[in-house]
Amino acid sequence: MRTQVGIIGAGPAGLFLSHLLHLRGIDSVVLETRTRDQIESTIRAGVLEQGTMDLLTQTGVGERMKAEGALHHGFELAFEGKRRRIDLTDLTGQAITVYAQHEVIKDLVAARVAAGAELRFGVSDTSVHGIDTDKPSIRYCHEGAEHELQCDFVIGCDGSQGVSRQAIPQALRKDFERVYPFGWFGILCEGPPSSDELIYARHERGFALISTRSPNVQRMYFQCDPKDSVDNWSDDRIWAELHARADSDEGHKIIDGKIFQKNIVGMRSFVSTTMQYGRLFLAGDAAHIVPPTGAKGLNLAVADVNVLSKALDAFYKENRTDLLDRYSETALKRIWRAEHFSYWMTSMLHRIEGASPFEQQLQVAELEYVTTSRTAATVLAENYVGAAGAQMQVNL
Ligand code: RFL
Ligand code: PHB
Repeated sequence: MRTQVGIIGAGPAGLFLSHLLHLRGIDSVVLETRTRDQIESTIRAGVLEQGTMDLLTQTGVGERMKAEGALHHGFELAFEGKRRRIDLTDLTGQAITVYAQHEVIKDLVAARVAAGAELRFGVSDTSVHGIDTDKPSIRYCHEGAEHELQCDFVIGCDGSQGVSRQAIPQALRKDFERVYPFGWFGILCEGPPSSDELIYARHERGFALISTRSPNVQRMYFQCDPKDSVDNWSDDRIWAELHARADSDEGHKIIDGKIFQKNIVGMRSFVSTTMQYGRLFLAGDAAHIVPPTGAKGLNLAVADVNVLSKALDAFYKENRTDLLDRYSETALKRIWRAEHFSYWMTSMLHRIEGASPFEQQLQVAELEYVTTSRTAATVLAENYVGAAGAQMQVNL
């Protein structure tokens, strides 16, 4: 089989890239290890930046997001028993939408299938070849047979555990990493929202986040030991912990409900440079990871492939390679902005084991500052909605 662009991975990066390329008249094939059912039901992110919302809408895959997602104009920071609002729209003129990642995936798969795209689910033994030539290929197994996909470019959108990053020679790669000594315990529960907007809470017992999925399903997280097991946490214990961390002294109480999903995720910051080697390009989690506190991962994946699709378009339509050559440099500006923001939010809101009382007071001082100074609040807001990252890339 032959195509112009071979894409490994059907996460947000791979599917959205395939969709963008299709709109530009460029053919692609997407290879994915998991089944369609699996990718359409894995619970992950929830927050879409203004730029992501706009891109999905402009490219014709934003209809259900608009109808079923929740448009939020602000969020709350909870600390020292109080809640203080960050008015995103007043501070930046922009907003965010809370819409589950697997719903974005469903919309993208539906659009690709409707356009007759070649999406191969359930592949195994993916490997990348010839990326230092102009005839690269991807080998894989599908339904018991070995296949080779020949293409002009290979795009690694295969997430943090994929194979494509390893295809870049170690000597050319520089990896940057920070592993946090805590994780997030996530739940989905039945019931009404506890609040009109998301609540990010700093408490002596640890961080908590109150998010939502729909009028009847809520998403909540609390900081935990990444090595803990969900089996150690009864529903009663979970609710006691969430109440202790997220209820306020001003009369706000979160609303309990029947818990139907529990999981624990570790937290990591990671950037791999370079994001290109020969005819191989990396996008999304394959090249970088952020802790979820800043809600940036999915948005960065979308931003990467937006840059890449323009560069590939310039190659096919104008025979230009300069945008492809600059892809890594261009994408990394936004990525490092998001890395810093996610690290900053994480450090300000989480309980750091061994932190001195002085260091704990610094966290509170910072929260007081971002909730009282318009200048400081604007820094937070423009990063959260993604405007700061967009400014990093104005020279596209
Ligand atoms: P994905 O989504 O991991 O997709 C990669 C796909 O590649 C497939 N694959 C392979 N296919 C073929 N051959 C191989 N060898 C392959 N190896 C892997 C995988 O099966 C998979 O389908 O990466 P992508 O597309 O780069 O997208 C990244 C996002 O998924 C990720 O950054 C976000 O989920 C992060 N994230 C959040 N991001 C946000 O923007 N806003 C949020 O609110 C937010 N909350 C979160 C999050 C991530 C979380 N977890 C679970 C880490 C909350 C949590 C709890
Ligand atoms: C979510 O709703 O899953 C969510 C929201 C905000 C975050 C991370 C995750 O920062």
